[in-house]
Amino acid sequence: MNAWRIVGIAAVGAIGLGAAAVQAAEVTLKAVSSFAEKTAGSLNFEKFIDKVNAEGKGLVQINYIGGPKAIPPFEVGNAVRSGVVDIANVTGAFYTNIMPESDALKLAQMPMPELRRNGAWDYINRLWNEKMNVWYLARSWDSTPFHLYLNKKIDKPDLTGLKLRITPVYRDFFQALGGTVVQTPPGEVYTALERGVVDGYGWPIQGVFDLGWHEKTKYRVDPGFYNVEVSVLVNLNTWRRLDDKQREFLNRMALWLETLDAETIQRNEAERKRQAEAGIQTIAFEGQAAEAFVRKAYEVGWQGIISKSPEHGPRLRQLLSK
Ligand code: 173
Repeated sequence: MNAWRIVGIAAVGAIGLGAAAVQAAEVTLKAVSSFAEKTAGSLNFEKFIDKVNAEGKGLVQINYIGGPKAIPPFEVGNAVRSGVVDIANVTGAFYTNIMPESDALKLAQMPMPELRRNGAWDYINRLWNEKMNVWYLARSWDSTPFHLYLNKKIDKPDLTGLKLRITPVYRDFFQALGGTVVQTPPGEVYTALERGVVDGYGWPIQGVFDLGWHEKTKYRVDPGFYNVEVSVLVNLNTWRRLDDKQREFLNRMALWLETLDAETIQRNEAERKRQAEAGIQTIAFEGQAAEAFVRKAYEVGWQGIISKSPEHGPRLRQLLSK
C-alpha cells in the first residue's frame, strides 16, 4: 500500500470520528399524561410516544411514566413548567392557576392546522414560553365538543337547583345557566355521581365509558359546545438543550400527531352511537334555543378569559374565532 493511500484512510477515519463526536447522544425525555392511561385524553399522545420511540432511536426517546397515578392532573402543569417532567399531555383547564389564558384554547373555532397557518400557534407558543416555561409542541385532542351530562331532566337551558361537576372549562357557562358547581378531577367523577353529590357533569362527547360513568348517567344535553383541547408541552429548558435534528424530529412527530385528529372525529361519531345504545338519552335543544345555548357558552367563556387577562384575552379571541 502506498503512503498516500494510508493517509487517505486515516483522514476518512478522523472525519468519521469527528462527526460522531459532534452529534448529540440520544436523549430520553420523561413524559406524563394528565389523563388516565389508555383513556380518551391519552390515546393520541400514547400513539405519538410509540412513534417517537420507534423512529427516534439514537436521537430522542420518551420514557412515559403514565397518567394521574404518577402526577395528579391539576399538578401536571407545574411539573412540566419546573422540569420535574420534560413532556406533558395536559389541558389548559388543569393549570389556570399558573396562567389564566390556558383555558382559552377550548374556545378555538378552527382546528390546529388552521391555527398554525393564521399565526395563532405562534402567539400561543410565545405566550406559553413566557408564562409556562414550555414549548407548545402540539394539540393532541381537538375537533371534539364538550357536553353537559345530567341525571335530572331539564326542558330548557336552566340549571337552577342543580349541582354540576366542573373544571374551569365549564365553570362560567354552567354558572351563567344558574347551576351550582363543584370542581373535581376526572378520577373523582364516578364517586361523586354514585353518592349523588352531583346531578351531572361536563365532559367531551368521548370518554364517558372509560371510567364507567355510563352506569351513572341518564341524559346528555345537545348541542355540545367549545372544542376539547389537550396539548403536548415540552419544558423550555429541555427544548433548548436539544439540538436542531432532535427539535426537527419532534416537530415532525408533532405534525403527525395532529393528523390523528381525523381518527378523533371518527371516534366521536362512534361514541355518540355507543351512548345511545347504552341508554343515555339526549335532551336536545333545537333551532334558536340551540344557537342561543352555544352563543352563551362562547360569550361567557370569553368574558371569563378577558376579565382575567385583559392583556392577551382580546388578541386570543381574534386569533381563535371564526
Ligand atoms: O376534566 C374535564 O372535564 C376537563 O376539563 C377536560 C378537558 C379536556 C379533555 C377532557 C376533559
